Amino acid sequence: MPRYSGDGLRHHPHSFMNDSQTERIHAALDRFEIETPSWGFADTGTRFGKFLQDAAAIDINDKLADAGQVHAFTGFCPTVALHVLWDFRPGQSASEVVQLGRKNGVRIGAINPNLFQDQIYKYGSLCNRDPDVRAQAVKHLLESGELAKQTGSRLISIWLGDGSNYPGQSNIRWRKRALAETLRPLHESLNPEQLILLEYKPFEPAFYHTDLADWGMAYVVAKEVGPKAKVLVDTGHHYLSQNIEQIVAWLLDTDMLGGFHFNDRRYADDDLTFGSIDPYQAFRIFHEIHYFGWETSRAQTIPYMIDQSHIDKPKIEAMIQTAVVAQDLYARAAAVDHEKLARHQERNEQIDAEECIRQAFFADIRPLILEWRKARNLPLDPLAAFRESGYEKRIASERKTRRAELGITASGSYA
Ligand code: PSV
Ligand code: MN
Repeated sequence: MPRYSGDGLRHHPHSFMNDSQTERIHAALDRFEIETPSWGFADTGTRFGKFLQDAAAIDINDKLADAGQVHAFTGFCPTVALHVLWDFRPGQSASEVVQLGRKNGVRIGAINPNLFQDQIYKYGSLCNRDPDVRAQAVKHLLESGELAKQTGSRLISIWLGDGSNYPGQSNIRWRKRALAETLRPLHESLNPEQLILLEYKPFEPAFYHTDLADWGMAYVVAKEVGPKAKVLVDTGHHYLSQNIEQIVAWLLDTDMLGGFHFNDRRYADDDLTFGSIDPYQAFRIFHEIHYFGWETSRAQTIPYMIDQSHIDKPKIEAMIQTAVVAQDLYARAAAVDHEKLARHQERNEQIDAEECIRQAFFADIRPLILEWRKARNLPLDPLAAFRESGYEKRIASERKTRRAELGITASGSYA
């Protein structure tokens, strides 16, 4: 029977959990952080159009303020990823942005160069056959690396829109070679703590071939570029039935896992809320990470980032919901009894091995999460507390007026 204590917390007997599992969940909760993306607070849409939300962030001020809210109510989202062209006004100083973050209780996280939006990139950026375009793209990467240094960011997170739309259009091998060559200058300019994260994606915006289409291609190019280049796994960037946790396991084992972009999908790169469609998939990814940590005793410093587009969902609430789900799944995966699992695996005891995983997935770890929040003076229900704060209502009215003054109307573009 669950017991209720005077402080309103529910103490559960954690029926199947032993002390070491409970300890591991505590440690996982203490360790877990997840980065929010600035663009997840702004109006986005699909290629068919964009619906404006009164409360959506208009500029970097708003984005950092909203990210600050997510961190204040959850306690584990201290950094914000920025997209260079979407966030920095031309000539805006990095220190001003750092200050803005500080004012709102957040730090600057990954810096995302933008190599996909300018007209010059119609036929690619780093893989463009025109040397002037490649030079422009390299220059943008170097400027982004500099921005990362100035904002104290360790990560330059690169996603390429490069690819082609029709068979025969491009020399795929030539383009592959161009990648290593154009990424090296950035690599050489990094300081020892910084990393390049290479994000792969099999399609979109190009629909015949993408230059970094899968983890293997990103791995090969990262190796060619140098030791400060790693692979970034965006959970939405795989074919539907692909075993993502196996990719994660291989990247861990080869020391090439650079970080994650988390989101969920039903069909393609849908950018839906992480864990909303297939929480077991997310859990299995976290399980591989914990299992690796147990086996190797290597410290876990994997950058976890959210990359979602809350087209018609209230954005700050969606971000809180996502973070809370990610924390829950991460902690839950820490409940797997690794010793037991390893023993069952060695003996090919399938049912028992699988039960180790399933029991953790279905365990009720909420009491432990509530304890963790209580110990940190965080609201026991971050979403409810955020709603009660009235923040969204306030910003909705202020931003609606400002949007009108600025003449911002819905456009046909994605972001
Ligand atoms: C591309 O689909 C992507 O996943 C990249 O990470 C971009 O930076 C991001 O989406 C933009 O929303
Ligand atoms: Mn992404």
